[in-house]
Amino acid sequence: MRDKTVTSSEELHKRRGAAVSRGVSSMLASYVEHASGGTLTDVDGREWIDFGSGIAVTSIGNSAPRVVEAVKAQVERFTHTCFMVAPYESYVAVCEQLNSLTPGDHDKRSALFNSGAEAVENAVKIARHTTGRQAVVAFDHAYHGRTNLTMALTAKSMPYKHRFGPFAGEIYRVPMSYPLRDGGLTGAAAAARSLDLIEKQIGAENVAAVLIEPIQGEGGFVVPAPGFLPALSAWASANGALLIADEIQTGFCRTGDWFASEHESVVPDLVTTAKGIAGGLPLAGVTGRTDIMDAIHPGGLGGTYGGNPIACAAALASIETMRELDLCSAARRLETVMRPRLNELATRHAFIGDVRGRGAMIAIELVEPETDGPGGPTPNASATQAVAKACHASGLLVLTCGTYGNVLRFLPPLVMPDDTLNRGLDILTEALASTTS
Ligand code: PLZ
Repeated sequence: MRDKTVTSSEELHKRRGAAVSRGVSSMLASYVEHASGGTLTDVDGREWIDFGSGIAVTSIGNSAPRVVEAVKAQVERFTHTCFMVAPYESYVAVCEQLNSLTPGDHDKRSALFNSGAEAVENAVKIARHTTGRQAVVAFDHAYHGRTNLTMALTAKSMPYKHRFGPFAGEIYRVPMSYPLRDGGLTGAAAAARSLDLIEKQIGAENVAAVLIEPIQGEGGFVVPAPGFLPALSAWASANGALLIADEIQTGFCRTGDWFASEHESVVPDLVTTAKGIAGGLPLAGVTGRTDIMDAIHPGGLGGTYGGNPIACAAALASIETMRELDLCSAARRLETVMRPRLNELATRHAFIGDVRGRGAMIAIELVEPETDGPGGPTPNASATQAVAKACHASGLLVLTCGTYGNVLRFLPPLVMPDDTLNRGLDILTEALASTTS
């Protein structure tokens, strides 16, 4: 199984330094040899419990058996024809699945792409084309990708945008509902604040789309106060703008439902998906109302690899796995293990300022104790880094996120067994105990 030319992580790290751009960084300096439904093993034989799932991708586990089978079978039939040249069934089948699984039972159509950023770009293209308007509203703390348009939509400068401008135009940013940091505004009040800015500074009739992650991912697992998303949705439909839900990180059972918009019964006009959709193969989609999606002229959407047959085969196998193993319930069950333990840790450590998230998308926000002010408690990025490092040294892979770099996020594969999950939480408990704020 192991490649005989592989020596050690140390060796590989040296080779990497001489071959790979410094602009691409990695959290671990260890090189993966294999991975499964909850652990990663490096070339030196060290093992990590995986609380990252490759950033919310391998929800059904790494090398999940059905995906391996489906990919093997597809590779042997054909690897690529380009759907725009010679179409094939699996692309159609993935679109059928997306149309039936995304929120709302209205008539829908989908188009497939390679990455999350590409899906977001296309959703914006579609929204502008259909509405004949240009302005796109994005939120504080948002993350939508690293391409030129999606950098403009992403909030955080370092590392995503720093010296990479100029950025695409007609992007406007308004405040997010962030209960820990907005004085606990209700969802309705936070929405009124944002909508007032939109109406005064952009003008309702100029807005093509309001683009939002129903729970923010890279921005810090920010869960808006109840009522925020429904108010935005109502405003968009009353004003001829489209609501685009970026469900790239939240989708496919991660939050305990197929899509996070469902928790507040929000039915977006367009939904972007990627990550968890295909068990680790690159695939993304835009799904939306038929009248919107079919307003685009033939040939207006596409790309060489979008909806590649191997990725589509993997997606169909992943979706089947999610259905058969009922991974939406699994995500909710993981929450029932994680949340009480995290809440208990928060009572013990004053620097845990918040425990939040939904399903198997949970985070803790680390703060300076007793610093609560109008903008919320002072973020504690150094303790966050220290805890993450201590976890990594003890065999738990955790990711950080947040505008202030002070959020530890937990995204275990939805198939992670309870004992592995609890062992991971034990390591986190020790790491927190060994960290002084
Ligand atoms: N929208 C909500 O979470 C990707 C990016 C990590 P791509 N998030 C992980 C990094 O540092 O690059 C993401 C997301 C949401 C869009 C994207 C973009 O998806 O597949 O990375 O392009």
